Parts: sequence; C-alpha cells; structure tokens
Amino acid sequence: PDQENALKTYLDSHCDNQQQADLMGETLIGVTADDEVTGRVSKYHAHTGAGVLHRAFSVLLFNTVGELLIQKRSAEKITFPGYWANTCCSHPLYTEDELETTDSAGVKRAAIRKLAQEMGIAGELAEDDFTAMTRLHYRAESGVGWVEEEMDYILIARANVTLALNPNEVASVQWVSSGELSDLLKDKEVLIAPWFRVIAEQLLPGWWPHIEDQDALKRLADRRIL
Ligand code: DMA
Ligand code: MN
Repeated sequence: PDQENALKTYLDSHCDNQQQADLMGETLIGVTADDEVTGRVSKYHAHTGAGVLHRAFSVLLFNTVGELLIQKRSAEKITFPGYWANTCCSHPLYTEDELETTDSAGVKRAAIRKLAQEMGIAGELAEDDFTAMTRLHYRAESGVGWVEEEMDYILIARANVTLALNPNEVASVQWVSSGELSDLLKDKEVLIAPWFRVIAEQLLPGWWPHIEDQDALKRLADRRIL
C-alpha cells in the first residue's frame, strides 16, 4: 500500500506520460547478488530511493551483415531519456513464464515481448534464436531520485527484421558496425547508457567476431546461466 501511494503521488505530480506511468506499476523480480529470487517488487519501488536489485535483460540484435541495432531512448522514458543503448532493455515480470531459469527462458520470453512492444518486431524471433551470454550486476543513478540496480542478462540474437518503432519508447535507431560503435562511444556529445557502455567496451569486443556462429557464442557464454 505504501508503494502504491508513493507511486500515485509521483504520477499525479510529475509524470504527464500515462503509458510510462502505467508501466511503473509492473511487478518485477527482486533478486540477491547471487540472482536468487527474493520476491515481487514494483518497477517504481525498484527504481526509486535506494533502489531494489532486480532481474533485467539487454538484447543485442545483429543483422546478417554483422551490424548491431542500437536505440536512442525516447524523451518520454523516466530513466535515461535520450540515451543511446543496445537494441532493447527491460525486465522479466514476476510471472511463471518469465521466472523460468532453465535455458534463461524467462528473460528470453521477456525479450520477445518487449521487442514487439518497443520495436514492432513480432513473430520473427523465437526463444532458441537468443543466446544468453552472461549476467552483469550494475548500479547507476538516473537524474534525481531514480536509480537502476540490476542483474542484467545479456542476450544475443541475429536476424533480419522489420521495424515499427513505438515513439513512446524509442526516439530513433541505427545499425552500426563495430567501428561505427567505437566512434559513437568516443563522441562527447552523445549520451550513452551506463550499462551499454560496459557491454560495448568490455564484453562486445570478445563476442562480435563470433556472432555468425551460435555454437561459438554458446562456448563463450558463462556456464552458470546455461
Ligand atoms: C531496463 O530497461 C533494463 C536495463 C538493462 C537498463 P528500460 O529502462 O528500458 O526498461 P523499460 O523499457 O521496461 O522501461
Ligand atoms: Mn531496472
């Protein structure tokens, strides 16, 4: 009840975007630093005050010529508006389907759900098209009063897709080569989401040469999440 009141107070006074406000009511998966489930947590509660560590995913979608799809978050996003990030990020929900940890199925299902909602990619990707590479635990502040602290599953997929962007989520997208991404990361004028900078600088260089070969990616993946 306290959480709901805090959410309502916030939404009534600060958020003029009803869709983003409604999404703050989602029920996420609270986890320990070892990714053990601790219980339900609202998206709002997870991202305000001290924050609550929760499960998340980051999709890296490549096309068949080896370019990565990146997105600029819309100005409507409550956390990190206008920042460039990987293809799609969000959270699995506290439901039986999305809590499933075998083959990281829950986060893959959440990824399919959000690729449709944010990017209009529907019916083109199945769970088996995703490779769960590793989990990244990170924390970052976003403006005053908002925080991200997540156990972020990094998912790689490769497909040629048709996009229909949801302007409430995504301002624009770009397909980039690894050279183009390096240039973007160096550009002081460009806002880069903190989790994407870690992925792009520390993890992607080891994976990018292998993205055409899902078996090779699976060999590079962290055994603990397979
Ligand atoms: C949250 O992404 C997940 C990561 C990895 C930052 P988000 O803020 O884009 O979530 P949502 O789209 O559900 O608001
Ligand atoms: Mn989060």
